[in-house]
Amino acid sequence: MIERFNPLKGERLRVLDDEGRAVPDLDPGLADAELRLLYERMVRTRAADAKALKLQRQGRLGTYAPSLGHEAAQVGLASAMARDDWFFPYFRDLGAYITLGYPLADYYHFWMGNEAGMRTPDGLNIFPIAIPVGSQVPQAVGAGIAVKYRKLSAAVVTTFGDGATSEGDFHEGLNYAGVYRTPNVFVCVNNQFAISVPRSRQTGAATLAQKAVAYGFAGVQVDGNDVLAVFAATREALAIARGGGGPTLIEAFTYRMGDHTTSDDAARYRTKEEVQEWERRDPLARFRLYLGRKRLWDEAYEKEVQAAAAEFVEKAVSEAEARPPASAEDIFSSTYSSIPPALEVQLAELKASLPEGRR
Ligand SMILES: Cc1ncc(C[n+]2csc(CCOP(=O)(O)OP(=O)(O)O)c2C)c(N)n1
Ligand SMILES: [Mg+2]
Repeated sequence: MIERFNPLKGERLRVLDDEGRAVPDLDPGLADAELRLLYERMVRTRAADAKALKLQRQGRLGTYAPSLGHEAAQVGLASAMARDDWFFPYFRDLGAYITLGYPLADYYHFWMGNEAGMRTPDGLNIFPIAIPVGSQVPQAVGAGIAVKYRKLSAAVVTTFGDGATSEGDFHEGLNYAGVYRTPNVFVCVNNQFAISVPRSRQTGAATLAQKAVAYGFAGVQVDGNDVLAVFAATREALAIARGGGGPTLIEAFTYRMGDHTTSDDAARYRTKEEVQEWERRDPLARFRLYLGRKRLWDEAYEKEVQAAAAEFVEKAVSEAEARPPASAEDIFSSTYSSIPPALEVQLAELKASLPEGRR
Protein backbone atom coordinates (compact mmCIF):
# COMPACT_ATOMS: atom_id res chain seq x y z
CA MET A 1 0.00 0.00 0.00
CA ILE A 2 2.88 2.35 0.84
CA GLU A 3 4.14 1.94 -2.73
CA ARG A 4 0.82 3.20 -4.09
CA PHE A 5 1.46 6.72 -2.77
CA ASN A 6 4.32 8.48 -4.47
CA PRO A 7 5.58 11.45 -2.46
CA LEU A 8 7.32 12.83 -5.57
CA LYS A 9 3.88 13.21 -7.15
CA GLY A 10 2.43 14.85 -4.05
CA GLU A 11 0.32 11.80 -3.19
CA ARG A 12 -0.71 11.39 0.43
CA LEU A 13 -2.17 8.30 2.09
CA ARG A 14 -5.48 9.03 3.69
CA VAL A 15 -8.03 6.47 4.88
CA LEU A 16 -10.68 8.70 6.45
CA ASP A 17 -12.28 11.69 4.75
CA ASP A 18 -13.53 14.76 6.65
CA GLU A 19 -16.84 13.06 7.38
CA GLY A 20 -15.18 9.96 8.79
CA ARG A 21 -15.86 7.75 5.77
CA ALA A 22 -13.12 5.18 5.11
CA VAL A 23 -11.76 4.28 1.68
CA PRO A 24 -12.64 0.56 1.65
CA ASP A 25 -9.44 -0.86 0.16
CA LEU A 26 -7.25 1.26 2.45
CA ASP A 27 -9.11 0.56 5.71
CA PRO A 28 -6.76 -1.59 7.85
CA GLY A 29 -9.71 -3.78 8.88
CA LEU A 30 -9.38 -3.62 12.65
CA ALA A 31 -11.88 -5.34 14.93
CA ASP A 32 -14.42 -3.17 16.79
CA ALA A 33 -12.58 -3.50 20.11
CA GLU A 34 -9.30 -2.44 18.48
CA LEU A 35 -10.94 0.59 16.89
CA ARG A 36 -12.36 1.68 20.23
CA LEU A 37 -8.96 1.18 21.83
CA LEU A 38 -7.43 3.60 19.31
CA TYR A 39 -10.04 6.18 20.26
CA GLU A 40 -9.61 5.62 24.00
CA ARG A 41 -5.86 6.05 23.69
CA MET A 42 -6.32 9.33 21.82
CA VAL A 43 -8.76 10.60 24.46
CA ARG A 44 -6.33 9.65 27.24
CA THR A 45 -3.52 11.38 25.42
CA ARG A 46 -5.51 14.58 25.08
CA ALA A 47 -6.56 14.49 28.72
CA ALA A 48 -3.03 13.78 29.97
CA ASP A 49 -1.64 16.53 27.76
CA ALA A 50 -4.15 19.13 28.95
CA LYS A 51 -3.36 18.18 32.54
CA ALA A 52 0.37 18.59 31.98
CA LEU A 53 -0.22 22.14 30.74
CA LYS A 54 -2.31 22.97 33.81
CA LEU A 55 0.31 21.51 36.12
CA GLN A 56 2.99 23.60 34.42
CA ARG A 57 0.93 26.77 34.84
CA GLN A 58 0.53 25.96 38.54
CA GLY A 59 4.27 25.47 38.97
CA ARG A 60 3.88 21.73 39.52
CA LEU A 61 5.61 20.64 36.29
CA GLY A 62 8.56 22.09 34.34
CA THR A 63 8.80 23.26 30.72
CA TYR A 64 6.53 21.04 28.67
CA ALA A 65 6.11 20.29 24.94
CA PRO A 66 2.37 19.81 24.27
CA SER A 67 1.01 17.07 22.01
CA LEU A 68 -2.35 18.65 21.11
CA GLY A 69 -3.17 17.77 17.49
CA HIS A 70 -0.64 14.93 17.33
CA GLU A 71 -2.84 12.28 18.96
CA ALA A 72 -3.59 10.34 15.77
CA ALA A 73 0.05 10.31 14.70
CA GLN A 74 1.33 9.21 18.10
CA VAL A 75 -1.36 6.64 18.87
CA GLY A 76 -1.49 5.35 15.29
CA LEU A 77 2.21 4.61 15.03
CA ALA A 78 2.57 3.07 18.49
CA SER A 79 -0.56 0.94 18.09
CA ALA A 80 1.06 -0.73 15.09
CA MET A 81 4.14 -1.77 17.08
CA ALA A 82 4.69 -5.20 18.62
CA ARG A 83 6.08 -5.88 22.08
CA ASP A 84 9.51 -6.86 20.68
CA ASP A 85 9.95 -3.73 18.59
CA TRP A 86 12.13 -0.89 19.86
CA PHE A 87 11.18 2.74 20.20
CA PHE A 88 13.47 5.79 20.07
CA PRO A 89 11.22 8.73 20.86
CA TYR A 90 11.56 12.50 20.80
CA PHE A 91 10.14 15.04 23.20
CA ARG A 92 6.60 15.22 21.78
CA ASP A 93 5.42 11.64 22.01
CA LEU A 94 2.92 11.44 24.85
CA GLY A 95 0.38 9.35 22.94
CA ALA A 96 3.03 6.82 21.92
CA TYR A 97 4.13 6.49 25.54
CA ILE A 98 0.57 5.94 26.71
CA THR A 99 -0.09 3.42 23.93
CA LEU A 100 3.05 1.41 24.66
CA GLY A 101 2.04 1.14 28.30
CA TYR A 102 4.67 3.42 29.80
CA PRO A 103 3.46 4.55 33.24
CA LEU A 104 2.04 8.06 32.92
CA ALA A 105 3.26 8.84 36.45
CA ASP A 106 6.83 8.22 35.26
CA TYR A 107 6.29 10.40 32.21
CA TYR A 108 5.01 13.26 34.40
CA HIS A 109 7.83 12.68 36.86
CA PHE A 110 10.33 13.27 34.07
CA TRP A 111 8.69 16.53 33.02
CA MET A 112 8.57 17.51 36.69
CA GLY A 113 12.34 17.59 36.42
CA ASN A 114 13.37 14.16 37.60
CA GLU A 115 15.35 11.96 35.21
CA ALA A 116 14.20 8.92 37.20
CA GLY A 117 10.96 9.22 35.24
CA MET A 118 12.83 8.17 32.10
CA ARG A 119 13.99 4.88 33.56
CA THR A 120 11.98 2.54 31.34
CA PRO A 121 10.31 -0.30 33.26
CA ASP A 122 11.53 -3.83 32.47
CA GLY A 123 9.78 -5.39 29.51
CA LEU A 124 9.35 -2.16 27.55
CA ASN A 125 11.80 -1.49 24.72
CA ILE A 126 11.76 2.28 24.94
CA PHE A 127 14.84 4.48 24.94
CA PRO A 128 14.79 7.77 26.85
CA ILE A 129 13.35 10.86 25.16
CA ALA A 130 15.91 12.62 22.95
CA ILE A 131 15.96 16.33 23.70
CA PRO A 132 18.80 17.15 21.23
CA VAL A 133 16.95 17.40 17.92
CA GLY A 134 17.66 14.41 15.66
CA SER A 135 20.16 12.64 17.92
CA GLN A 136 17.86 9.62 18.24
CA VAL A 137 18.01 8.91 14.50
CA PRO A 138 21.55 7.42 14.30
CA GLN A 139 20.95 5.72 17.65
CA ALA A 140 17.87 4.02 16.24
CA VAL A 141 19.86 2.94 13.19
CA GLY A 142 22.49 1.49 15.53
CA ALA A 143 19.74 -0.49 17.22
CA GLY A 144 18.56 -1.57 13.78
CA ILE A 145 22.05 -2.90 13.03
CA ALA A 146 22.02 -4.79 16.33
CA VAL A 147 18.62 -6.32 15.59
CA LYS A 148 19.86 -7.45 12.18
CA TYR A 149 23.18 -8.75 13.51
CA ARG A 150 21.45 -10.75 16.22
CA LYS A 151 18.80 -11.96 13.76
CA LEU A 152 15.95 -10.84 16.00
CA SER A 153 12.43 -10.62 14.72
CA ALA A 154 11.90 -6.98 15.60
CA ALA A 155 11.90 -3.55 14.05
CA VAL A 156 13.04 -0.19 15.37
CA VAL A 157 10.80 2.86 15.28
CA THR A 158 12.06 6.37 15.78
CA THR A 159 10.11 9.60 15.76
CA PHE A 160 11.25 13.16 15.12
CA GLY A 161 9.91 16.44 13.85
CA ASP A 162 10.19 18.27 10.53
CA GLY A 163 12.96 20.38 12.05
CA ALA A 164 15.08 17.30 12.68
CA THR A 165 15.33 16.66 8.93
CA SER A 166 17.79 19.57 8.68
CA GLU A 167 20.18 17.97 11.15
CA GLY A 168 23.26 16.04 10.04
CA ASP A 169 22.13 13.18 12.27
CA PHE A 170 19.05 12.70 10.08
CA HIS A 171 21.10 12.40 6.90
CA GLU A 172 23.76 10.16 8.42
CA GLY A 173 21.18 7.88 10.00
CA LEU A 174 18.97 7.47 6.95
CA ASN A 175 21.91 7.15 4.59
CA TYR A 176 23.38 4.34 6.65
CA ALA A 177 19.99 2.65 7.00
CA GLY A 178 19.57 2.72 3.23
CA VAL A 179 23.00 1.23 2.52
CA TYR A 180 22.73 -1.57 5.09
CA ARG A 181 18.97 -2.17 4.77
CA THR A 182 18.43 -1.91 8.51
CA PRO A 183 15.01 -2.77 9.99
CA ASN A 184 14.12 0.84 10.78
CA VAL A 185 10.88 2.75 10.53
CA PHE A 186 11.46 6.50 10.59
CA VAL A 187 8.39 8.51 11.46
CA CYS A 188 8.74 12.22 10.81
CA VAL A 189 5.92 14.07 12.53
CA ASN A 190 5.69 17.10 10.29
CA ASN A 191 3.72 19.61 12.37
CA GLN A 192 4.68 22.47 10.01
CA PHE A 193 6.95 24.23 12.52
CA ALA A 194 10.26 23.87 14.31
CA ILE A 195 9.53 26.35 17.08
CA SER A 196 8.92 29.47 14.92
CA VAL A 197 10.61 28.19 11.75
CA PRO A 198 8.00 27.14 9.16
CA ARG A 199 8.33 23.95 7.19
CA SER A 200 9.06 25.96 4.01
CA ARG A 201 12.36 27.07 5.56
CA GLN A 202 13.37 23.54 6.47
CA THR A 203 13.86 22.20 2.95
CA GLY A 204 13.36 23.13 -0.67
CA ALA A 205 11.81 19.71 -1.30
CA ALA A 206 8.04 19.50 -1.79
CA THR A 207 7.66 16.77 0.85
CA LEU A 208 9.82 15.31 3.60
CA ALA A 209 8.81 11.76 2.66
CA GLN A 210 10.53 12.07 -0.74
CA LYS A 211 13.90 12.35 0.97
CA ALA A 212 13.76 8.55 1.35
CA VAL A 213 14.02 8.20 -2.44
CA ALA A 214 17.55 9.59 -2.40
CA TYR A 215 18.52 7.16 0.36
CA GLY A 216 17.25 4.24 -1.68
CA PHE A 217 14.16 3.20 0.22
CA ALA A 218 10.44 3.90 0.36
CA GLY A 219 8.98 7.10 1.72
CA VAL A 220 5.31 7.84 2.16
CA GLN A 221 3.43 10.92 3.25
CA VAL A 222 0.34 10.14 5.31
CA ASP A 223 -2.41 12.27 6.76
CA GLY A 224 -1.15 12.59 10.32
CA ASN A 225 -4.62 13.51 11.60
CA ASP A 226 -6.01 10.20 10.36
CA VAL A 227 -5.25 7.53 12.93
CA LEU A 228 -6.09 4.70 10.53
CA ALA A 229 -3.71 6.06 7.87
CA VAL A 230 -0.83 6.35 10.32
CA PHE A 231 -1.60 2.92 11.74
CA ALA A 232 -1.84 1.26 8.32
CA ALA A 233 1.39 2.81 7.02
CA THR A 234 3.34 1.97 10.17
CA ARG A 235 2.03 -1.59 10.30
CA GLU A 236 3.14 -2.18 6.73
CA ALA A 237 6.53 -0.51 7.24
CA LEU A 238 7.13 -2.64 10.35
CA ALA A 239 6.28 -5.82 8.46
CA ILE A 240 8.72 -4.85 5.68
CA ALA A 241 11.43 -4.10 8.24
CA ARG A 242 10.93 -7.34 10.18
CA GLY A 243 10.88 -9.30 6.93
CA GLY A 244 14.31 -8.03 5.86
CA GLY A 245 12.99 -5.49 3.36
CA GLY A 246 14.83 -2.55 4.90
CA PRO A 247 13.78 0.85 6.17
CA THR A 248 10.85 3.14 5.42
CA LEU A 249 10.34 6.84 6.02
CA ILE A 250 6.82 7.87 6.98
CA GLU A 251 5.95 11.56 7.03
CA ALA A 252 2.92 12.17 9.22
CA PHE A 253 1.50 15.44 7.91
CA THR A 254 -0.11 17.29 10.80
CA TYR A 255 -0.11 20.54 12.75
CA ARG A 256 1.04 21.56 16.20
CA MET A 257 -2.13 23.00 17.73
CA GLY A 258 -0.41 24.33 20.83
CA ASP A 259 2.71 26.34 21.50
CA HIS A 260 6.10 24.73 20.87
CA THR A 261 6.58 24.46 24.62
CA THR A 262 5.25 26.28 27.64
CA SER A 263 8.02 28.86 27.08
CA ASP A 264 6.76 29.74 23.61
CA ASP A 265 3.98 31.97 22.27
CA ALA A 266 2.97 30.68 18.83
CA ALA A 267 0.59 33.61 18.29
CA ARG A 268 3.67 35.69 17.49
CA TYR A 269 4.49 33.76 14.33
CA ARG A 270 1.30 32.21 12.96
CA THR A 271 -2.22 33.40 12.27
CA LYS A 272 -5.44 32.59 14.09
CA GLU A 273 -6.99 31.65 10.74
CA GLU A 274 -4.37 29.01 10.10
CA VAL A 275 -4.92 27.45 13.51
CA GLN A 276 -8.71 27.51 13.00
CA GLU A 277 -8.27 25.80 9.64
CA TRP A 278 -6.51 22.92 11.39
CA GLU A 279 -9.06 22.81 14.22
CA ARG A 280 -11.52 21.64 11.58
CA ARG A 281 -9.25 18.65 10.92
CA ASP A 282 -9.20 17.55 14.56
CA PRO A 283 -8.05 13.91 14.65
CA LEU A 284 -10.37 12.88 17.48
CA ALA A 285 -13.45 14.45 15.91
CA ARG A 286 -12.80 12.72 12.59
CA PHE A 287 -12.33 9.33 14.19
CA ARG A 288 -15.46 9.85 16.30
CA LEU A 289 -17.44 10.29 13.09
CA TYR A 290 -15.98 7.05 11.73
CA LEU A 291 -16.86 5.19 14.94
CA GLY A 292 -20.34 6.70 14.88
CA ARG A 293 -20.92 5.39 11.35
CA LYS A 294 -20.00 1.93 12.60
CA ARG A 295 -22.30 2.31 15.63
CA LEU A 296 -19.29 2.16 17.93
CA TRP A 297 -19.74 5.63 19.39
CA ASP A 298 -22.55 7.40 21.24
CA GLU A 299 -22.86 9.95 24.04
CA ALA A 300 -22.95 7.33 26.78
CA TYR A 301 -19.74 5.73 25.49
CA GLU A 302 -18.12 9.17 25.25
CA LYS A 303 -18.95 9.91 28.89
CA GLU A 304 -17.52 6.58 29.95
CA VAL A 305 -14.30 7.13 27.98
CA GLN A 306 -13.84 10.67 29.30
CA ALA A 307 -14.40 9.57 32.89
CA ALA A 308 -11.91 6.71 32.56
CA ALA A 309 -9.36 9.09 31.02
CA ALA A 310 -9.80 11.63 33.83
CA GLU A 311 -9.31 8.91 36.43
CA PHE A 312 -6.24 7.58 34.62
CA VAL A 313 -4.70 11.05 34.57
CA GLU A 314 -5.51 12.00 38.18
CA LYS A 315 -4.08 8.75 39.47
CA ALA A 316 -0.83 9.38 37.59
CA VAL A 317 -0.57 12.94 38.93
CA SER A 318 -1.00 11.79 42.56
CA GLU A 319 1.54 9.07 42.05
CA ALA A 320 4.09 11.39 40.43
CA GLU A 321 3.67 14.07 43.07
CA ALA A 322 4.09 11.57 45.89
CA ARG A 323 7.63 10.84 44.69
CA PRO A 324 10.63 12.74 46.02
CA PRO A 325 11.88 15.60 43.82
CA ALA A 326 15.25 15.37 42.10
CA SER A 327 18.24 16.09 44.30
CA ALA A 328 20.98 18.53 43.32
CA GLU A 329 23.34 15.57 42.95
CA ASP A 330 21.17 14.04 40.19
CA ILE A 331 22.30 16.72 37.76
CA PHE A 332 25.95 15.73 38.23
CA SER A 333 25.99 12.06 39.13
CA SER A 334 25.32 10.35 35.80
CA THR A 335 27.65 12.19 33.41
CA TYR A 336 30.96 10.73 34.63
CA SER A 337 31.61 7.56 36.66
CA SER A 338 33.09 9.80 39.34
CA ILE A 339 32.46 13.53 39.53
CA PRO A 340 35.49 15.56 38.27
CA PRO A 341 36.89 18.28 40.61
CA ALA A 342 35.53 21.22 38.59
CA LEU A 343 32.01 19.78 38.81
CA GLU A 344 32.45 19.06 42.54
CA VAL A 345 32.90 22.80 43.00
CA GLN A 346 29.75 23.55 41.02
CA LEU A 347 27.79 20.94 42.95
CA ALA A 348 28.88 22.46 46.26
CA GLU A 349 27.85 25.90 45.03
CA LEU A 350 24.45 24.65 43.89
CA LYS A 351 23.81 22.83 47.17
CA ALA A 352 24.71 25.93 49.16
CA SER A 353 22.17 27.93 47.15
CA LEU A 354 19.28 25.51 47.84
CA PRO A 355 17.00 25.39 50.86
CA GLU A 356 17.80 22.70 53.46
CA GLY A 357 15.28 20.10 52.18
CA ARG A 358 16.38 20.24 48.52
CA ARG A 359 20.11 19.57 48.93
C1 LIG B 1 20.51 19.89 18.37
C2 LIG B 1 19.47 20.83 18.90
N1 LIG B 1 19.35 22.07 18.37
C3 LIG B 1 18.40 22.90 18.84
C4 LIG B 1 17.57 22.52 19.86
C5 LIG B 1 16.48 23.46 20.36
N2 LIG B 1 15.19 22.97 19.86
C6 LIG B 1 14.39 22.24 20.64
S1 LIG B 1 13.01 21.74 19.83
C7 LIG B 1 13.47 22.54 18.43
C8 LIG B 1 12.60 22.50 17.20
C9 LIG B 1 12.25 21.12 16.79
O1 LIG B 1 11.34 21.15 15.75
P1 LIG B 1 10.82 19.82 15.11
O2 LIG B 1 11.95 18.90 14.84
O3 LIG B 1 9.97 20.19 13.96
O4 LIG B 1 9.94 19.15 16.27
P2 LIG B 1 8.62 19.76 16.96
O5 LIG B 1 9.10 20.53 18.16
O6 LIG B 1 7.94 20.64 15.98
O7 LIG B 1 7.79 18.60 17.37
C10 LIG B 1 14.70 23.17 18.59
C11 LIG B 1 15.38 23.95 17.57
C12 LIG B 1 17.74 21.23 20.39
N3 LIG B 1 16.94 20.76 21.36
N4 LIG B 1 18.68 20.40 19.89
MG1 LIG C 1 7.94 20.44 13.92
